[in-house]
Amino acid sequence: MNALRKITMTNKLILALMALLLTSCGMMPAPSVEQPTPIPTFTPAASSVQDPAANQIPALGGKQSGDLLVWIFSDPNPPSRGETTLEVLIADLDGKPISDAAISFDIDMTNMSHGRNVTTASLLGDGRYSAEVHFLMPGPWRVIVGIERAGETSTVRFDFMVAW
Ligand SMILES: [Cu+2]
Repeated sequence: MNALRKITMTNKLILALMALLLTSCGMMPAPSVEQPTPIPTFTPAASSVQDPAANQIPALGGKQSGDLLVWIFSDPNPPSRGETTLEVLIADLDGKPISDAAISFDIDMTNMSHGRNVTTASLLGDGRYSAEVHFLMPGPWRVIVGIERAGETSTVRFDFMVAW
């Protein structure tokens, strides 16, 4: 009885997955290059809601990754060659800041590689993490933000230009 129920459930799951695969394959070709998206907007509900517009510096980009929202900021802004502070703000979908994650920045140029360059960010508080990075050259760069939380790892990529 129990085993039978399990099988039925598995079948249903497989059918659902197949339907999902068929729809996504047929209708949405995966974009080859991920572009920064506009900052997601929050519904002003909870008192702890973060307002990205309240930041002193405009965000380089904002993206949703699973059940997390990720913004990235730079100082100077726009980022320029040399020492730059990168800062991310991580929040859940209700806008509550996530401060229990381990964050890293993996930077490289997109038109050439300067090798692996990964920096661990430190927590500033209230879902904010920052690290100093060094942009060797002006031009197109990307940062892959590594987010480790509750045993799960996800990455979010942002592309941007570094000025002289
Ligand atoms: Cu270069």
